Amino acid sequence: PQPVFLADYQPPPFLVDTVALTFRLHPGRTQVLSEIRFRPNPAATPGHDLRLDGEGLRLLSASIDGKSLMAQPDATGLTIPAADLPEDGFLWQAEVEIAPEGNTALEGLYMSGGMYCTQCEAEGFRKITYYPDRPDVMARFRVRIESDLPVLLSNGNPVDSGPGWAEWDDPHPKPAYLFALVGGDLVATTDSFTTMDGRNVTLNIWVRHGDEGKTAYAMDALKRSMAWDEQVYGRAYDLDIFNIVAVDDFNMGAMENKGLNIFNSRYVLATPETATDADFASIERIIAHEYFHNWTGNRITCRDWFQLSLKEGLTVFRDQQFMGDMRSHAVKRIEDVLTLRARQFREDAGPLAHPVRPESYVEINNFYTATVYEKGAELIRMLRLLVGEDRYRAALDLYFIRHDGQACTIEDWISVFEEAGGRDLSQFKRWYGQAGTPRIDVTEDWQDGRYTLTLRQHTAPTPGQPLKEPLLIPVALGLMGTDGREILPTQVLELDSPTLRVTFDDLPERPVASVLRGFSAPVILHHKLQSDERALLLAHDTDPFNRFEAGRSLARENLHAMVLQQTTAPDQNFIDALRVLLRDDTLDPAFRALVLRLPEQDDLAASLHEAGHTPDPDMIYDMRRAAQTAIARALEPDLARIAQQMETPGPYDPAARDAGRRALRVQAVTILAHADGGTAAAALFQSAYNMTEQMGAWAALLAIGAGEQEGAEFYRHWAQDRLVLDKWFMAQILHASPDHAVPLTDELSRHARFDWKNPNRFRAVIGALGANPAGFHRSNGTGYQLVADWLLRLDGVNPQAAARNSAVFETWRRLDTNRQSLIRAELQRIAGNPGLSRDMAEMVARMLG
Ligand code: B3K
Ligand code: ZN
Repeated sequence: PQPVFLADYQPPPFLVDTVALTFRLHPGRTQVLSEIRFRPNPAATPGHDLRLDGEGLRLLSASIDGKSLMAQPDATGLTIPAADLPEDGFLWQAEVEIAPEGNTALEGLYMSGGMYCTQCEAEGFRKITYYPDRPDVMARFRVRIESDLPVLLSNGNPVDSGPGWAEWDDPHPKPAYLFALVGGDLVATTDSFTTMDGRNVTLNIWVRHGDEGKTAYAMDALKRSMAWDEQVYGRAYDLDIFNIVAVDDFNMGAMENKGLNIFNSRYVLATPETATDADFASIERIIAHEYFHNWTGNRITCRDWFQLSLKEGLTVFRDQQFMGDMRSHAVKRIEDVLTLRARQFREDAGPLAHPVRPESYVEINNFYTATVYEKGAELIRMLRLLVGEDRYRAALDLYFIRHDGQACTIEDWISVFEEAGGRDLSQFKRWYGQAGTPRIDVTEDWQDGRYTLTLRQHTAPTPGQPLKEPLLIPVALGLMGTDGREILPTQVLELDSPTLRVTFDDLPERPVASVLRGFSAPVILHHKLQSDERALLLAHDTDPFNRFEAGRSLARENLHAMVLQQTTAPDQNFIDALRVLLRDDTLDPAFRALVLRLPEQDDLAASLHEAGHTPDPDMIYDMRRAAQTAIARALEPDLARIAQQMETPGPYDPAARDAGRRALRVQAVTILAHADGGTAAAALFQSAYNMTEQMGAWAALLAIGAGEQEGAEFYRHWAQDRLVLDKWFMAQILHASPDHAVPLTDELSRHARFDWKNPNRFRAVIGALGANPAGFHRSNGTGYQLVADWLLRLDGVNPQAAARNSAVFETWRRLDTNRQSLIRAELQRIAGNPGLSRDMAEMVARMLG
């Protein structure tokens, strides 16, 4: 298939004013009747043929202005010659038939557990009916659904309903990707919200019977999101009803369809007994994210899919702000940076690297990536830092006023910042077009009371981009005295050329620089410090992120040294620093839990590679364990005390305070297991009254090769809860020892409950192996083989999910030659498969490079 290029964008030749759809729902033969009012686009050249997208549709009839015509569909749509089109607009009518029950790709109209639902972003609407399926065609939709099912939903406001039918009208023009329909035997949790402009909105969360006791937290998160968007961005909801529906089979987290959000049930359903604190936090974040899309995505959408970060980067940034306000800004920032490094830096460092605004794609679903989402959010964070908070808000106000109801570009976005921010941002804009993570090297000089800092930026080549230009990088800097007092409060340097030198005169002593405070830019910082300087920052930096970062750098340096010199213990001063931190009860437990957590195996592999070494997955696994054992032995009494002290009396409260205490408790028990043989973890498993501690304790046992009995107990108790069962599958594989992970995955993939067509379950089993580096990277290649086999199998039924899971191979080029050739062989085997999906073909081609 041919790639699509950003540079080839042309405005749509025809616009759509109104769409009326009638659905006669039937598992194997759903009829879709469409009436679409077209008119020529004044902004396009006249005289075009009418091209409508359509895939997998059976066309029953079609007409223009009532005159039936003989359209000849091809594999991707149909064309009506210009000569057959009235000049000033016309009514297109068509009747098509589709089969939702056979739709395993979960795109378009499909069935999940007996209910009908849709997923149209990015290009799924063309699997429902013929349409110009592109985001810059925005129209008013009216929908009639005919079915015996009790609950029939679509976008907008309900108009009328009767036995066997319901009608919906959406007054807000929208692109087809925001269309949604649901039909099923569902039950709602209902609440209401009054907007700041006095609109009374009905809120419903629809779930399957039996799940209605698990929606309270999602509803609470929704109401807080609605209030927050009014307070912080001045944005109110704009319909009389807001529906959320939970479905079990869903390719992503959730979807922001106008007025009818559809969610993967794992991001809606929660009780203290079945969901962890992390699950509660994900629900809060994703409910907020989809709700915030109502303004950033729906009211203002994207001109074309290259602009995807316009809505996704911005909406992620908004959900990050929201979560910071709801919980702790310091902790949230650390968690966001950990995710960014684990997912986006990883992407940027390998063959799948692409800019926040890509320039071409074969399958757009392959570009819903950490780069578009998380790096996109970082760019907005930098913009806010560069123009300041007040001007940021002014820029957003201007954006909402100027572009409401439009399909926009990154240029439109940058313009409001240039106008409201009062500065030229053409250099900053390079961030959107240039892939790769910039590296900043910091060197220092101290002479006669003059302190000089030199910053150098460099971005390594990425696929298709051999040469990189200097970026505008905001670097937040502070200086600390050796007594732990701050000498210079945070100021933002603008690194806009390859090198920047700053000097500070008349300092009483050589300071310790705290660079990149708050992680002010998505870069890799190289700043050599002595370990006592790191310890000073860990103990005293006024910036909580850099406090964390100092601890993390110490940990990373220690683990690197252990791996490279094959010593089996970290330095005493690292352990001492951890002890000080552990004993500091003034520190937020959530923060202490984060510092206590050693860098993940994948983080170590990436940083070793970045430092010029070939990471050895087995050695990394062994040394990380050795470090944990050393820490456990040295800090045993402190860890045991923490495990006691951080008990939360209950009843369970998902809010940040108790969640932080549980995080520290579980972290303490996890490390302790390396010294006490799992005694504390086993006790916690038995006494836990919530899933966070039960799961955390079981994982701690699994990680030391124990937990078999607990696993059996867990299964007996939870086998009927599909979301908890995912955890049961996942935890075992994730924490399996290197030589056990592959055979265990193989065994569990034969388990009666391994429903591999369900994306959550596939991820919990096959995805979990990929997330266990030492297990996945067995040097005999059995892990690669097993995953490749499953990817091929899944590709036949759900290309989007298969392609997404294939990114497990993206780090292959940093490995040793043996592993590289094993992976190359698997990628080639996949690539050579006849009938491979476009999604998968593009992914493997990019990875093979
Ligand atoms: N916009 C959707 C993602 C759609 C994915 C299409 N493959 C969810 C979100 O980002 O909020
Ligand atoms: Zn989104």
